[in-house]
Amino acid sequence: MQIIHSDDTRSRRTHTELFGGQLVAPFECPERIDYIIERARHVGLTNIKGPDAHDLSAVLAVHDAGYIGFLANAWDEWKTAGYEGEAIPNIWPSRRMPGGPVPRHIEARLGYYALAGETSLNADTFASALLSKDIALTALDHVLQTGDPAFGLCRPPGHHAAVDQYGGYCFINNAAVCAQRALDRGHHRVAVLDIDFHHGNGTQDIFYERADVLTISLHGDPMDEFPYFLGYANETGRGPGEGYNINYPLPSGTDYAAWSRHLDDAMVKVRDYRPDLVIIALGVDTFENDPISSFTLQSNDYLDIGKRLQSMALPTLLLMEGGYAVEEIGVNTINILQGFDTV
Ligand code: SP5
Ligand code: ZN
Repeated sequence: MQIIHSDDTRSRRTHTELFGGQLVAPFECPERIDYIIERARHVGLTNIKGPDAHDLSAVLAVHDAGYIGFLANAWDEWKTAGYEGEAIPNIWPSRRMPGGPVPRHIEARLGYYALAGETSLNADTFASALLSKDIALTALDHVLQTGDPAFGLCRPPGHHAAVDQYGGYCFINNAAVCAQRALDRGHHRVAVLDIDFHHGNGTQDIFYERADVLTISLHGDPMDEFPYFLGYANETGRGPGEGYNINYPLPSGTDYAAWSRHLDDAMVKVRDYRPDLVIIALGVDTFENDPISSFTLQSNDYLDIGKRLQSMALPTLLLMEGGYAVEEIGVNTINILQGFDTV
């Protein structure tokens, strides 16, 4: 398995996450990548290379230009406003004040473009999001050129980032950027299969009215889990996209026996769609000891997930999303790659 990785993801670190009324050390931290790379080398997965630079065209094909401009300038505007901490939104265009224009003040712009408040922005944020996109697109290039699978060790993750919103530790939707790029390179249909514990709300949002990208997500029931406001089973797409979004909200405590039955169902849907490419939004926050999630998958289960994914026998791009049980994230993530490789 070709792995795309950059040491530079390590140098990006925010210091605050709003959690339970406190500012805590962010769950989405650089050590996550250290553990994965360490485990990859340990098991002999040494086919690791750095990302190539890619311009913004693929990003602007799925995200709003005003949003990307906001991400590019938010930190400077925040500093100019005189604030001392990392940038955290504190007001939103909520249900009773949807508002008109995008306001001028950075405090308002943060709320306008944020879908959640746990994700702080700092001086590193935009550069780190661009690097993550380069990692994803380089992995995609490998799949397009060789037909062989590739794993983009993306950080920050992407699947919560919507057309014009960030949050859930995500800024640029790497899976969506790659799906669109594959279509622009001549593919006709792309499937995104999201196995992160959380609903892939951003990917659903971006392709909701389109039939050329099938979006499927298995996740904690949003009645009880982030992102709460999207991810229900009755969200099946709109207009020409009707039938091309499938959600599997699953209850707290879901174990591998139940989870994998839903994965099998999802894979049948993927196969029936006959995609030219499948993109796996790969989170391992389904793990039993994940600090912010509530499924009970065990480390060995990830080997089996890899085998099952490989059994679809489709060109496959795997992109890193979540997973916060930091010490075990290496074993769990690499188990998927090993299961995929050893069929
Ligand atoms: C990419 C990714 O996995 N993002 C996840 C972002 C989740 N951030 C909010 C965490 C809030 C945890 N609340 C716990 C609810 C009870 N399980
Ligand atoms: Zn997640």
